[in-house]
Amino acid sequence: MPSLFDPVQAGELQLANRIALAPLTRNRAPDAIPTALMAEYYAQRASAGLLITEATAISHQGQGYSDVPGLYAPAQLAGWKQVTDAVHAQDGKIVVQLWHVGRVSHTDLQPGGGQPVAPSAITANTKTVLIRDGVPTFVDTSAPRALAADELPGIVHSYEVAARAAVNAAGFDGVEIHGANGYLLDQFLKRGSNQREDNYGGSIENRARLLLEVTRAITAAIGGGRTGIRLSPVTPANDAYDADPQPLFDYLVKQLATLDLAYVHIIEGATGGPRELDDRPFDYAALKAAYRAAGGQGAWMVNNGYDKALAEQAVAEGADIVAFGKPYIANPDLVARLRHNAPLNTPDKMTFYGGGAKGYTDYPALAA
Ligand code: 8OZ
Repeated sequence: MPSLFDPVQAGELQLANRIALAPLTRNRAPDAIPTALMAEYYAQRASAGLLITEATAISHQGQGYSDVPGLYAPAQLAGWKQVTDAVHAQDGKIVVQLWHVGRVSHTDLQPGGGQPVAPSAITANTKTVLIRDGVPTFVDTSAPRALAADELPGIVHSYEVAARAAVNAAGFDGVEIHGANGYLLDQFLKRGSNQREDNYGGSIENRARLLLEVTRAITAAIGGGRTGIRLSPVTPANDAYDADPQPLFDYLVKQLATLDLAYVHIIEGATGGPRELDDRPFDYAALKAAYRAAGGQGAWMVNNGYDKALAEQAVAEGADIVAFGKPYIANPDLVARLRHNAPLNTPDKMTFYGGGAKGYTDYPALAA
């Protein structure tokens, strides 16, 4: 029976253990350019089997928050290269999470102050974070416009270009497609945000089309073995909603099974909140079984509210990797602390989004 601390293979990624740093938005990249402080932060956490970066915009249109990083300009790629170099110097593995926010944005952040884009012109009942005078401020998202069908190939292309740049220029070991949490790809998947009447709306096959086109383009460009994907079947984050998620996600993972992905990463329940939602039941074991039955061989990564005991139970029940979010904010040496049953530092919510080193790189590791 493997333990959390045993190595595991995820596609082409050889991981030293089964603990991952979950993607965590930290809003510390002014002008969307990764900094030396970010390199220090990721390098501090390099003993994780896999580091997944914070969500990173594939294009200016994909931006939805102040001071989140991008992957579409030379200075951004150079900024990320110092991050990946610092992680590799510590023998870590790091993938970048590829992000298009869709409707979860604000005109202040869009090219030319334009409207955010979405499957349908339905405003999300959610907030974004703008940093105003150095202070993170929650504001309503702006009304989006519906994407025209002839704009979608350009978005698929942006993902592909970002994935190539991630591995060829920025030095990443791979990418994770952000298909979760009510952002663009999840907006297409779910009926609450997708009321299109073309090939990208209506049936499950149609709603899954954009996500699968993006995934195929990326795997063709950099290889499935360096590509992971994150999904959140029932999260209410960012106003995501579908009345019937089980057949939708069962279909999706069956299709993904044919693409030889490195891993499939599932957020169980409400992102950062309860693992079970009374009004949104979901069978995660059936989802995994559907993926395996369709020949999917990627690592199965689970996330949301895990502690050591729950993580060990998940691995015993067949999960390959467990991603930790909030515990990793406050515990750069989380792997060692879990291994030795050491106490955990408590994360400070006030410094999650925006700011500098405080609450970012100043959490202590255990004494050597
Ligand atoms: C928290 C704040 C801003 C963005 C996600 C990228 O939920 C995010 C995010 C989380 O996936």
